[in-house]
Amino acid sequence: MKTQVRTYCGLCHPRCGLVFDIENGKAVGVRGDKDHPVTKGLVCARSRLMLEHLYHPDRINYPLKRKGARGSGQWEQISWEQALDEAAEKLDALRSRYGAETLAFTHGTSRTYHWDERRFNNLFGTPNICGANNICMCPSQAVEYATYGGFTWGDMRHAQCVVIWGYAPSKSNFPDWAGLKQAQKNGVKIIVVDPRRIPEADIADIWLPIRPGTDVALMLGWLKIIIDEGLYDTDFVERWTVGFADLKKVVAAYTPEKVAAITWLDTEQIVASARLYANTKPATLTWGFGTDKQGINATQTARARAILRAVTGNLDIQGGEPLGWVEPVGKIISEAELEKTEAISAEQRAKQLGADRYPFFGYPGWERNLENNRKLPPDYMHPSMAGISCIAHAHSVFEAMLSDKPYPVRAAISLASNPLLSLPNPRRTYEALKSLDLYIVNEYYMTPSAALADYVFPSCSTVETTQLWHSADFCVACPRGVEPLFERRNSYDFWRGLGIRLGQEKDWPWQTVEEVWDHCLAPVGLTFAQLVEQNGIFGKREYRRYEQYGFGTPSGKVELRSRIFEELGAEPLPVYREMPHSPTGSPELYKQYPLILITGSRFMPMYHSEQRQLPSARRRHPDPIVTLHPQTAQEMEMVEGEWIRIATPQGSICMRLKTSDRLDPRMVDMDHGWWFPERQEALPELFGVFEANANVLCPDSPEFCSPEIGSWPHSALLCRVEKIATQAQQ
Ligand SMILES: Nc1nc2c(c(=O)[nH]1)N[C@H]1C(S)=C(S)[C@@H](COP(=O)(O)OP(=O)(O)OC[C@H]3O[C@@H](n4cnc5c(=O)[nH]c(N)nc54)[C@H](O)[C@@H]3O)O[C@H]1N2
Ligand SMILES: Nc1nc2c(c(=O)[nH]1)N[C@H]1C(S)=C(S)[C@@H](COP(=O)(O)OP(=O)(O)OC[C@H]3O[C@@H](n4cnc5c(=O)[nH]c(N)nc54)[C@H](O)[C@@H]3O)O[C@H]1N2
Ligand code: SF4
Ligand SMILES: [Mo]
Repeated sequence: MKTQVRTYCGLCHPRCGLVFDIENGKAVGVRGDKDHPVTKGLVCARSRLMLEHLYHPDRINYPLKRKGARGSGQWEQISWEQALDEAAEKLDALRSRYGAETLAFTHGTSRTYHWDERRFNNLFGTPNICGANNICMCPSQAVEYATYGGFTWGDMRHAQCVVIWGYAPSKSNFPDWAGLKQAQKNGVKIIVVDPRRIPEADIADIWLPIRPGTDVALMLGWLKIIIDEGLYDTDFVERWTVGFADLKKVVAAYTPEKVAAITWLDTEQIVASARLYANTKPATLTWGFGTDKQGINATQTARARAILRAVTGNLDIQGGEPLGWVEPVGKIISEAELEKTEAISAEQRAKQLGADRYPFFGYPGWERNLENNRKLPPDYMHPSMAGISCIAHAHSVFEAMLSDKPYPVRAAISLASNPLLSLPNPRRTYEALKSLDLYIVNEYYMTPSAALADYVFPSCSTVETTQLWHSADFCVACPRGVEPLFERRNSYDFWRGLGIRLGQEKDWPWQTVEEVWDHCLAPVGLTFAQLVEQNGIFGKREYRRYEQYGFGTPSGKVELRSRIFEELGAEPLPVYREMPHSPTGSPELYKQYPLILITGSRFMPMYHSEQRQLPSARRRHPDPIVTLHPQTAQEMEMVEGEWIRIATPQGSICMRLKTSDRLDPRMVDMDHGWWFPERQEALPELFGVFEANANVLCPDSPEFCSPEIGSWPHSALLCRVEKIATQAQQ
């Protein structure tokens, strides 16, 4: 007999509602949950992979301990008790010898709870959590806190104008893509800023095919037009901002002609798009990873975007850029409160690697943001100041593993993160991880990173555990679909298990993660089970709350000129910098590497380095793909389907060629996250991790990173393409 169970997906960020058909205790069918209060039955193609993933024969089902040399692919199955005991004992010994900062943690992106990992690391005493947060969304969050004291995700549902800037939700965020298509049907104006003619550009009123890495120049150009033509919200600017006169000065040089020369756009497009954005109210200008992944310009692009939202009067209005949490969602105990940020001492904070070079994204910047934020009522703003924008710089962490400078980093834990695939310079990451005394990985599958570990712990899938999921406007319960299979456990059990063996007993009072959810919901008088029954909590949003509270910044106003940036030695007003490797930044190098490379444009059904072992996913996207314009391919005598080599000054890899007139002939676009689970695990093969890994081509040394946050580039690099056959003949 079949029964139905409500559960949730979690194979990417949104946590869409699912329904399982269960037969003899096994999930045999999966579909969208029509009764889910947010996603209402809509799911993307990836969700259909859930059962294949849940029952996959390659899943890690028991704790594994390394036998033989590191990376030799030989493992012994041991019990959770033994694995936790041994891991904790070794961590304790390393802490005694070198100090807690000797442990690094590499984080992933919204697959697990995150607060539990930060709670453990704070209690352990290490400030060295590192990973993609330097480049993914968190820089925007930190910058927006410094600029207007909160982070905003645009209200596309009520906007009259939507600017999709470096964002491709058709491949990366299924609910937003559905929302954008609906907006277009409703007659909403759409502007797309993207070097590629993505499906969003096909439904746009204006598409700006920008040269990668130059977005901040376009934003400064928009600001100049908006200021010169008086299209800004004069009342808001006068009453609620500081630094307008300075802003006016810095944008003065960015005439449409100058911006056109920098960006490859034409002046009419630049002027028309600035006017359309400023004249159509309300408007929302999206966050996009295309602007976060451009290295030296990433931080100032986020600043300029925040400033555009503010001066056009779109902050905290319906259909614009809402700020703050709503009642009663803001009362629920949040991630930030579960993290125990106060547990780590000032002395340990001061040891955070990379924070000397990038203080804004380390404790100094985070503490300043927090201090200003605390001026606002807690239900409104406190819950969002989690530690995600306070991390060590991965470059410094891996260098410390290799050099013992400024101190030895001898241990690392990776959970829901595959650093060899996600971070730049994977050969250095490999050498660094290989050199450790202790490397612990918590995973679904044996990945290239996990293959280098001493202990691998088996993780349960989202559908085997529960989650409390909230945005600023709602909170929903994510219920378990099936009991955990084999000995898979959720991340909470892992961290708690380690924590209680390392003197943290009193700080992990809840035996299960469901008890934590009950604790979080207590202020709104609910338990997790009741929230499941009630089908979510939804708040009612009020707007322009700054009129009552001000903004959570040093001046209480929107800081067009940022005092926090200034205090930390960063440019307080947005600036444009030419990429160090670019047609005009390095003309000599450009002769050898005459194409502009962007990497990691999202594609379905894969999510970063995942799904490569799922037959249905590989049938749909069997090989790593590099895309060239047909004209460029023809000039190089390359044909669709052949394997070609792509090289930057950093390294070279091979991928299969696809041609498309949706990108500029001067550009190259490539997949990221590629490794080959079907290949040998044992070294030297390591699942072919260096062969088609886009990050072999990406640098992370300081000259390529944004000086404010240390954001490294995954886009806007110089490269060349070569025929593999020609090379072999040489
Ligand atoms: N299918 C799939 N979906 C995902 C993910 C995944 O791996 N796979 N990952 C998730 C994660 S963690 C994230 S952060 C989001 C990211 O989601 P998106 O923000 O949509 O990120 P991307 O697809 O990397 O880049 C968006 C667009 O930026 C453009 N771009 C590249 N360089 C530049 C530039 O210099 N300027 C401008 N204006 N545009 C540029 C690319 O052409 C691309 O169309 O996706 C999430 N969703
Ligand atoms: N070249 C290039 N590199 C990029 C990007 C790009 O656009 N171009 N994008 C960057 C961005 S935005 C991001 S966010 C990062 C993402 O970087 P990561 O978050 O490190 O992503 P993955 O490489 O997919 O590694 C995630 C691992 O976690 C495992 N996993 C998934 N769910 C769970 C779980 O519930 N529990 C446990 N224990 N493990 C789980 C998966 O099997 C996988 O091996 O990559 C970045 N790297
Ligand atoms: S993979 Fe698809 S269904 Fe699953 S959470 Fe992401 S968007 Fe939703
Ligand atoms: Mo990301």
